[in-house]
Amino acid sequence: MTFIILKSEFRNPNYIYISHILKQKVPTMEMTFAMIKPNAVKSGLIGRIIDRYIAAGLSVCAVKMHQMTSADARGFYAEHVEKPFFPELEAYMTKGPSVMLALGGENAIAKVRAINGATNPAKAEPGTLRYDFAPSMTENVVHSSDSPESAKRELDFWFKEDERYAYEMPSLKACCVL
Ligand code: 3AN
Repeated sequence: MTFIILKSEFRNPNYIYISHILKQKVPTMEMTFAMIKPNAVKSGLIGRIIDRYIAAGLSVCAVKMHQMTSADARGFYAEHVEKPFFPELEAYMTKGPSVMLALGGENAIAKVRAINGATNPAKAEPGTLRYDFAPSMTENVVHSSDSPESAKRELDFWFKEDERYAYEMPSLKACCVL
């Protein structure tokens, strides 16, 4: 789900006009999907991971703990079902509960991807969740949506619309619209 919010300093109509041309100047309020995977749950990392998202100014809009079934894994990872690594991915994702999250905030999609780090932990930057905690490419502790389209699909996959709660973080002056 993607939406654009104008902060008070951007309410000048000229700025709005320019902002439509220079889209990156408009702060984009987004909601994205993130998941704390089974090995991170079992390692007691739920709190530390959520803390990092909140510390980055993101708000937790929905939380659900759920152990994926094979059908869930095949639906959620539909684009990977035919890939050689899928059986290993499916076994991992179904072996214990994950924590599903909806996270909201300015540029939430890119922000959560940056906090998570590269898919392959060996390539993840120091300070990212995968650099700090992920033992392997398959067991890479977290997931998050990589585009507005995947955020919509993945949020819809795990949460009904009325299960997502958008609210303003104290540090954000923009109003939230979901
Ligand atoms: P990300 O979660 O970083 O967006 P995706 O969507 O490309 O990564 O892949 C989904 C998951 O599939 C990854 N998080 C990882 O667990 C697994 N995966 C992706 N590529 C590989 C690979 N080449 N070998 C093993 N597992 C992989």
